[in-house]
Amino acid sequence: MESKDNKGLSRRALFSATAGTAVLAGTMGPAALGLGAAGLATPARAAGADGSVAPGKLDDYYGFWSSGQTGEMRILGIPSMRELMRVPVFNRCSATGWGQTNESIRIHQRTMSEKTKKQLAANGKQIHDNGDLHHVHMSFTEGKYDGRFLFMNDKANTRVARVRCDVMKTDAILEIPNAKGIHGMRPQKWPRSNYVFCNGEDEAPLVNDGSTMTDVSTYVNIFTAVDADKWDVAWQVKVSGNLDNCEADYEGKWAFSTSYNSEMGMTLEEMTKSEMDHVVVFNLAEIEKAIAAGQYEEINGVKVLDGRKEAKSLFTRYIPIANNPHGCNMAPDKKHLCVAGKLSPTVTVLDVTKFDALFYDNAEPRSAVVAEPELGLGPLHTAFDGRGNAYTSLFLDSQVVKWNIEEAIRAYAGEKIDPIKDKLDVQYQPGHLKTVMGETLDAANDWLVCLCKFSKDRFLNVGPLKPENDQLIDISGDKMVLVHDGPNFAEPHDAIAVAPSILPNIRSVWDRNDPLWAETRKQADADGVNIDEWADAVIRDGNKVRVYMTSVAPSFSLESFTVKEGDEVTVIVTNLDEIDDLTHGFTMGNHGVAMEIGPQQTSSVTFVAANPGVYWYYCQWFCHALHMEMRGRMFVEPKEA
Ligand code: CUK
Ligand code: CUA
Ligand code: CA
Repeated sequence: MESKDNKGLSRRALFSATAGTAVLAGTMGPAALGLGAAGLATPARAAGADGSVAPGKLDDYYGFWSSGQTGEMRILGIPSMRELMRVPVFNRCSATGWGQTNESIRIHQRTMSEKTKKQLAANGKQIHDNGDLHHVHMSFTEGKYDGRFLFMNDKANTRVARVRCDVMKTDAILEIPNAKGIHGMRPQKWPRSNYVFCNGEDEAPLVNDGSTMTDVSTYVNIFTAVDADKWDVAWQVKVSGNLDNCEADYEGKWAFSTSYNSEMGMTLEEMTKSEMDHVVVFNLAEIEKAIAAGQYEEINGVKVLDGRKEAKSLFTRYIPIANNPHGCNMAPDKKHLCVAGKLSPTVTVLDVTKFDALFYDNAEPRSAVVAEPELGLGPLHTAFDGRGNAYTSLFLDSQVVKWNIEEAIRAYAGEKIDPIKDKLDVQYQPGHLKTVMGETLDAANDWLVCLCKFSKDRFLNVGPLKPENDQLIDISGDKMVLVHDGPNFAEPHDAIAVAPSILPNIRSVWDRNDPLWAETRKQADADGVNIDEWADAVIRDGNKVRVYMTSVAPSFSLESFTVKEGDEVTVIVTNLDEIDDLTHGFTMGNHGVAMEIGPQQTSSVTFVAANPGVYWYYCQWFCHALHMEMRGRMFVEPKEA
């Protein structure tokens, strides 16, 4: 193994390079802005009155966006609405190799069921490389964001994922057994996010073995509590009806889910037949007691309780709500749960302090309803400020309506008072909307982002597929003021806005011992290769070949290597650069192989070299004036005849 230190050279080259190259090489990174690995303090308010943020100025808030059917998470700046980063989660990412590197495939496969493996293998795949990421929420401690993790759901393939906030990379994916189509998803808010609650939206036979489709009495929906630290399923509860959105309270006592298909219908007509559907209230203490007492059924390795209506358990209560309800959002007053009616023009306000009576005093379920303001057509989701106001999206009216919760309660009690404070037209047909820190006890009063499903006529025509529209609304005054249109690719589903003071520990350079590549490191140790210094090695193990190289801009430690036709080749690259933003890549030409290697990161990728010949590999992240020259050759020798 050759040892060479060309860090000095690389730095000199870096700083003698043209300004353009220097920019690309990272001198405009966080370091140049005076922000080390310690991260950002809460900045003085950067925005102008119109939400604009001048060049070189930082945003006041992080926005974490789900991307729906794109399957990734995105980080935007608020209020500029500039897109800062994309974090691949359930998608396959060409730039970073997510979904292709061994490190990411291990994360995908760790909790994968045998059924899923079989399905994938039958289609020549190792992982699901699509997803439908609707909801992103941060972990909580005592009702406030704690900056540890972001959690998100995959409705398409019944999974949840966790992103580590220190590096903004996905570190865990969980396939949820028994349930189908994880839609609503919320971390517990109190005392901390020990659980992530997950709604199974789609009904299916619990033993789904092909014995029946028509016998709907065998169909069940499942509510799942994931242990957020151990990253496995803590318990599940069978429910009546399906599950749409979910929420957690501020006391650690309850979780809630809306159901639009209390009918257990299989067709649109059947699903919208009843005047009333319901909200399910889950009693966490009773569920935990029954689990601890062993009163569960074990299904596919998971502890499952029966919370269906006919089981008459203390696990659940069903509160009738009109009509195909959708969003459920807990107000930061710790007391009021707002359930949006969707097909009903109302939001139903439930007082969660009345829920004990539903379980233990046999109180009538609707006795917890304390307000039901009529707001407009198609209410979907509600956000909150810190002044007791709620903001509900009206899908059919294409409006946001601002209303006061206490005044709605007084009106419901009979007082002649209009709780509606303001209505604002948005463009068009909004789904989720979010205030800054509005799903926490720190709800702020400055901005509201409204995620519109359509952008009709707001942008240049780009063909039959149009962008959607994230609108920024100033809510600091009495009237809402629209200040910005932000086109967004599929799909701005949900978002949260978080103050930088919550995230003081975002790294700029990886820790060499990060657990994300611990298994790769173990293999390197077994192969006797020290991947912490300038090194290279080609290790043959039958027809498996492991190729180790390190990189310092603008070189790989291996300028060429040789394998044989048909070999399974694993390339392990360690980036020894320690400079902020100095990311390298590894792309193997004509092999469909590419990956990111951030500063101090190790990444690996495995492929079969099927065709003899010479193939160039190169660095695909612009890193240096000699970035184009950062390349080498793989020689694939023909198999001996
Ligand atoms: S659901 Cu999308 S508009 Cu999937 Cu959060 Cu309401
Ligand atoms: Cu290394 Cu480009
Ligand atoms: Ca219904």
